[in-house]
Amino acid sequence: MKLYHSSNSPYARKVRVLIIERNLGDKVEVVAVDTSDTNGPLSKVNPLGKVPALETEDDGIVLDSLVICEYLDGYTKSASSPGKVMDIHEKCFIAIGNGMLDVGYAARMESQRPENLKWQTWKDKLFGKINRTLDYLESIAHTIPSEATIGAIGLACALEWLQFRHPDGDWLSHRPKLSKWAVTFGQRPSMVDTRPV
Ligand SMILES: N[C@@H](CCC(=O)N[C@@H](CS)C(=O)NCC(=O)O)C(=O)O
Repeated sequence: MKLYHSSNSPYARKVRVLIIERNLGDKVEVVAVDTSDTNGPLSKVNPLGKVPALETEDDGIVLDSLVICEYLDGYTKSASSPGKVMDIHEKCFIAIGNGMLDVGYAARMESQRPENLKWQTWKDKLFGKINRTLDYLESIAHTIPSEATIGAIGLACALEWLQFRHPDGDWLSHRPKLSKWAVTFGQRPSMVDTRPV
């Protein structure tokens, strides 16, 4: 299989962390691509031009980080041991991690507009969503999985990406429980190996 990614993409990082956590390194070749190259290899596998995208062993295509994570997680389970059904709690962590990335990514696009097209009110609104989500996560920090579930991986990648791309936001210093969880999870070799520089 081939995973198309770009090194600073938090969506792609989730998949790269999962590949390490599930020992799939010898099954998935990780290929760096330029998402702005509309004629490059990515355009052949993902018409949306987004990373991550996965080419499967039978030349199929699996798109979107959430779908790819589920696909690869299933790949590690044999037919005789199908694994447990994902519970609603885990699904909510997946949704909240991805939701924060979507909002944070929109805020990043907003900051990259030419000066005269920037809309600060909109960016503040997006940051408000992130801050309220972080408050919520702080209040339920004791329920965040410590093991590398898809939801926990997504959340950890989202929290690190926020600090990486929006360093002006004071995201974790006044949220000690969430901060402790993120620091501990961030020490996993899979997180260290995939950390953007
Ligand atoms: N919902 C998608 C979002 C992927 C996404 O937005 N990736 C960004 C990189 S962080 C991208 O490829 N942007 C390039 C573009 O949209 O042209 C997922 O979860 O995989």
